[in-house]
Amino acid sequence: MTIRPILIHPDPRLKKVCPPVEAVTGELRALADDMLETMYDAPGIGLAAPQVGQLCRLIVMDCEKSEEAAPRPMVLFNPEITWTSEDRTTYEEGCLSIPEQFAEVERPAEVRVRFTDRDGRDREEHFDGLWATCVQHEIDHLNGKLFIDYLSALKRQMITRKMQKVKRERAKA
Ligand code: K1U
Ligand code: ZN
Repeated sequence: MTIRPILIHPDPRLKKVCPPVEAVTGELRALADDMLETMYDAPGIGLAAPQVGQLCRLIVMDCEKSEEAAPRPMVLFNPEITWTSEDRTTYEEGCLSIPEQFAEVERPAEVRVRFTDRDGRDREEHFDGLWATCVQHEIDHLNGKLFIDYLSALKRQMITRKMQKVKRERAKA
């Protein structure tokens, strides 16, 4: 397994709508495994394929909070939200493609998601709490949407300028 570099906003690949995966091949399973390793290393609770420069509908997540609990890695190909609760919740979100920036985003508190798992089986799962927030954040990535797109144009512009500076400094180092 390989830790892959994570793209930093602004990057045109983070703005693309990703095409669906046609079949779960060995190559895509290897990409999912690399993404999980990259996510745990970051560390993060989710990661979407475009964040590692791969334009396909694949996300990984592990929102298990308790240190004592066993890890709960999830691999979701072609995730689709089939139901959202009327209840909404606000969470201070971060993003591995927008390091060290956080902002409150309001989303449905619970969702149902249909997807194909790592073994190629079609499944549907109900998510709540942090899992629900995270799966919506990751599906947004597959549609070229970042959490800063929920903020005012002014806040988005301020964060984008900070990230341009971070990228310039990283390029020099
Ligand atoms: O998609 C990403 O960029 C990953 C992102 C997912 C996410 C975070 C918060 C709300 C919704 C989605 C992250 O994982 S940012 C890092 C983070 O939240 C975290 C890191 C270590 C421990 C706990 C959380
Ligand atoms: Zn993100």
